[in-house]
Amino acid sequence: MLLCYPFNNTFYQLFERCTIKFKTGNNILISYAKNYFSPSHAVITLLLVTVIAGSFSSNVYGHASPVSYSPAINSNIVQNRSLPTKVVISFSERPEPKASYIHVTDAKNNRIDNNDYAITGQNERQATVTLGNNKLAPGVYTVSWLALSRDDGHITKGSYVFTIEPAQAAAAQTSLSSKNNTFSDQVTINNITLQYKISPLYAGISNRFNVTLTDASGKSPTNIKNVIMQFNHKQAGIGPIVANLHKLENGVYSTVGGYISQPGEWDNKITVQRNGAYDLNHSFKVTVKAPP
Ligand SMILES: [Cu+2]
Repeated sequence: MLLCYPFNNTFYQLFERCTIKFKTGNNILISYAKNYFSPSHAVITLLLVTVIAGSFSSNVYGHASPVSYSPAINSNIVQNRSLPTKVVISFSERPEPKASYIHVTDAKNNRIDNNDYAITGQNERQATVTLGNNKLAPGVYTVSWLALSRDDGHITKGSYVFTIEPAQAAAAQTSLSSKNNTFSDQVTINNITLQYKISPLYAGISNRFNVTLTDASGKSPTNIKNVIMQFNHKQAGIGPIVANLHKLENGVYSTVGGYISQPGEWDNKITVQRNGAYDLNHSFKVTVKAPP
């Protein structure tokens, strides 16, 4: 994408030549170039140009990315209402059925779909598997999908969960949380301390996920945009499951859900997106048991 031929060995000249190349390209780059056009800024500007050029060359809406899911992500379906008979995912591009899949598993990693992946709907962008409905007992179910796009040949994958709730869910949940099986840890990155907690840490139930952020002076940072957790279970072929945490108060983010949907080892990642600063990223592993 970036084709630059220096006149001589300085970055200044290198950058000048790049700007000329980009004049046929787009105006944002050229105005950037004029503002920062000095030898002292040339290295930084060159990096900026590379990043910007890279983001233009890849289409944000490219690949077969999901645009809708049924059942919906993180939905809670009460058991004595009508149970889902299929999982349907609509994509932004056409999945190649021979190389794409949707697997639906219960909390013990048993497949509960009928292994009948098919392209449905009118625009060939919708994929469906039917469910063995007699298998939908109360619990957390994981949908893992992979799509090879017929339109651009790229592979995308991901997972999400939905929950079938028994008619009286509240009692079971309360007794579990009273067992007080809490996982917590903390890490400091770039002077920001992330304290994170999962409670009660059991697989295949709704857990609470908390992240608390403090700066070096013990205050809550005010430039937080989003706090996201990602969950991967390599052995079970699950992931990434993505959870957006909600802001409870300054510096305190939380969500509840069945993201840790099966027992075993999970590779998790916290991403803190900030205004005017780089993301903070932290990866950690937890080994999770089935509820007692
Ligand atoms: Cu693509």
